[in-house]
Amino acid sequence: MWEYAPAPESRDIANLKAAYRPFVNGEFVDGGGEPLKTLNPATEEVLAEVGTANASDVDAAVKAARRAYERTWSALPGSERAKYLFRIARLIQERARELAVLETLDNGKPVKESRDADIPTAAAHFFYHAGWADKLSYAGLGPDPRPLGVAGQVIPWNFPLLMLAWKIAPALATGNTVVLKPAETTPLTALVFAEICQQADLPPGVVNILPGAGDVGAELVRHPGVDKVAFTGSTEVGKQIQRAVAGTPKRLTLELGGKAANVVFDDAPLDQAVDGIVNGIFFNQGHVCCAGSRLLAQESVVDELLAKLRYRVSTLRLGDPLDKNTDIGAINSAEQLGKIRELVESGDNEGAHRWTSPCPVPERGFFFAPTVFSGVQQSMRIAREEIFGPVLSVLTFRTPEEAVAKANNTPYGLSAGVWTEKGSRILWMANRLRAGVVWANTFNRFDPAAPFGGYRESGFGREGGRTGLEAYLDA
Ligand code: TXE
Repeated sequence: MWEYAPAPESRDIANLKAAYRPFVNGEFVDGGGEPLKTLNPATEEVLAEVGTANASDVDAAVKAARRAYERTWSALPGSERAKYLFRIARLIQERARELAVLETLDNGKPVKESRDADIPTAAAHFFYHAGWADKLSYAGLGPDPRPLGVAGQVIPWNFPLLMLAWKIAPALATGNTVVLKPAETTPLTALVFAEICQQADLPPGVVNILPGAGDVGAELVRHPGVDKVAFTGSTEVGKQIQRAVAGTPKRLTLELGGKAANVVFDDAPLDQAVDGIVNGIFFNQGHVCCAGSRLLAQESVVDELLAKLRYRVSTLRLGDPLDKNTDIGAINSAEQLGKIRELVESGDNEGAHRWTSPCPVPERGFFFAPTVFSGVQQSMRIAREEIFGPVLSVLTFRTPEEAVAKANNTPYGLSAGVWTEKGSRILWMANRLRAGVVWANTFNRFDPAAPFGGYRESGFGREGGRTGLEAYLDA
């Protein structure tokens, strides 16, 4: 059995020189791709060298997944599959501390987020889907719903283990097998997950993990042995994948970018709204597809709201992601930091008013101070484009109709928030906002039982809940 290096309990990154390699047919293999180095974005130091897959590894992984699908996994009763999913969920819980630290080192997110959100929610997805595995005939998806076969899954870097759980848990519960490619900047927890599959005695080939860059993802998506493609990432790559599977019988779900509006009416409890706005845009450094990146404030309260918001944001602590008191960690990569800087510059040039938190910013590492733009017009790039960073654009409205028009004035349609004391207004807004998820008097709340997904440039298909099972079943 492949041995995993000791858990990274300390900050000594020398402990992390583990042999991270592709996981194919239940074994860690060398992989024919060029090794990649993954960095700690908070220090810019190399965390680990990771072996990557090439086209022939993709082929071997897809074939292993097919064999496992035909010989074991699809033939197992749901109650047996459930046992494996429960076991995986328990192992994630048992290794939660190690996973949280590793996620934080590889991604840059504050450890209190990986500890309290990413890792427990990943475990929750396996528990939740374990519960479905033996009840599929009662899911209202037809009397005898069948798995699709081999799922090829490509995930991004913003919630590495959680996105893996969103993809793998429903696929396994419904009887499919998986080949998954993690993002090139955050492959480490996916490889610990591979080891968890070994610990859980999951039959070889049921889960295969292939680290590598976009070319490995592209190879996986176009492999003829893949029956279903599930992708979370940029809208641009989502469109490329859509073209790659066009004309094939492959099923496809895409979860892409967003530019969510967080709409605050003047009757909202403002202090509560401020906490929701802060959580909406600064959680995970704003690297969230459903981030509340546009605040739409009713004109009569915008000044009061902005004053409260600036005060609250100035209390956020930015810095070492491993410090349990840190609120804002590191931006995941130099590339993403460059994109954020470029868009912020465009906001300056287009005449928005920039306010930056006075918090100290470490000299080393990829950090960006929380930023709030006010006086934003709908035509500005910071109102239209996904920044995917800790940058909030504030716009105003007078009437509910204007709020809806502005909120919907985006090619995206993933999420939205509404803050008001009037229940009837919440329903009125929810019926008009073109977004897959509408939160009322809260934001960024996730639950495995709640379907998540978007419209238009935010993609299609739903993950989570009963609806999420449909994407993996021929019903
Ligand atoms: O995404 P990519 P990037 C948005 C966000 C961010 C921007 C760019 O705005 O700034 O996208 O991020 C793999 N075929 N989101 O460049 O390239 C890639 O290796 C198959 C929103 O990181 O889409 C990685 O595993 N796969 C988003 C995954 O796709 C390909 C989360 C995502 O990378 C591929 C991330 C190809 N041709 C970024 N090219 C969200 N919805 O949450 C790349 N990949």
